[in-house]
Parts: sequence; structure tokens; C-alpha cells
Amino acid sequence: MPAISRIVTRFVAIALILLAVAGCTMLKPAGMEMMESAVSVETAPVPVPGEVTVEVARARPAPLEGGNGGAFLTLLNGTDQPVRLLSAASDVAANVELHETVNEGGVMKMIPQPDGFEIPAGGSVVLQPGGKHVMLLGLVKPLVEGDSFPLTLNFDNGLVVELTVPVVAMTGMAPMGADAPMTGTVEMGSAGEMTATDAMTATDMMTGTQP
Ligand SMILES: [Cu+2]
Repeated sequence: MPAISRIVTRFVAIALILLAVAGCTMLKPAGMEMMESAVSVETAPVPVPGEVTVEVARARPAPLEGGNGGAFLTLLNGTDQPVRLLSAASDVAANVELHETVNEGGVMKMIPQPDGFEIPAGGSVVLQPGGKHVMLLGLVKPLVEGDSFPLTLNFDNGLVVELTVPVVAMTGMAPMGADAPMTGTVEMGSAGEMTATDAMTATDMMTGTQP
């Protein structure tokens, strides 16, 4: 192969590599745009390098003013340090706590997590029905499908994230105390009957027993 031809070939090869690299970096802004809009639960979000981001925020409908509700989202940590979600706040509820639902011997218990949730460096934490969740205690109004409400997330690195959480119909288990009075059986699909436990906070009990 003549020298000039080799050089041209090499140039084309380098140009193709640069194009491929450019293609990769162009995907990142597109990913960030997706974050702004509604992202389906099936989408597996990827951390944005150097940033802590929140995706797939939503809440399930809750018919009772004064009752409880649950909000769910995915926390993504694109930094090289662990970051902890310390607390959440919203004017849609009298009190907002971080909870985790666990199965203890077949009984679903909601355990308050006063230390919040740690997101590993480069990793993610998924808040979803039947697991970790943002507990809305003492709703100031029912959560109706199609509505939305503000939610503030406070992280241990000083980051504060303000979200607008849409209320959407969701499959899966209701957080304990949500959607139904605690004196009865909570609707929770095939997972069985949910019972009140000592893991519940006093606030759970008080707001849960309202009609
Ligand atoms: Cu809860």
C-alpha cells in the first residue's frame, strides 16, 4: 500500500473513532432531558457523571385527606463519593418520613429510616412500592391521579432537590397506612393481609384510623 494511501486510511480510522466518541458524549444531554419529562418505570436510569440526580418520581393515588400516601423515585449518584438522602419535605402532608417496608416472617412492616438512604458512589437507590419509600403522613388533601405536588429532598452534601411529583396509578403494594384505614384490611393485591405492627409510628396510627 502506498504511503499516502496508508495515511488516508489512518485518518479515516481516527475520524471514525472521534465520531464514535462524540456520539457517546452527545447521549448525556439527551439523557438529562429525559429526566425532566416523565420516564417510564421500566427505563433503567444511569447516573450523570459528577451529579446527584433524581428520576422516576411519582406517587400513588390516596383518597383520604388526613390519611397517608407514598412517593417513589430513583436516586442516582454520579459522583465518586457516597451521598445520603437525609430527609424529605412537602406541603402536601403534615409530616414526611423516609421508610422501608420489609418482610419479617411473612408480615410486612414499615420501618422508619431516620438516617435516610445512602447512595453508593456511581450507584443508585430505587424507592418503590414494597421497599424504600417517602412516607406522606397526614395528607392535607387527597392525592388524585393526574395531580402533582412539590417534594423537597435534602442530601448530606448540602444538595437540595425540588421535585414536582405526579400522582399516577401504580401497581404493587401500598405502603402500610396508605389508602385505607388501619382498622381494616389494607388492599395489597396478592401479598396477603397487612397487619398493623409496632414498627408503625404514632403518627401512622393516628392518621391511619381516620375514616
Ligand atoms: Cu411508610
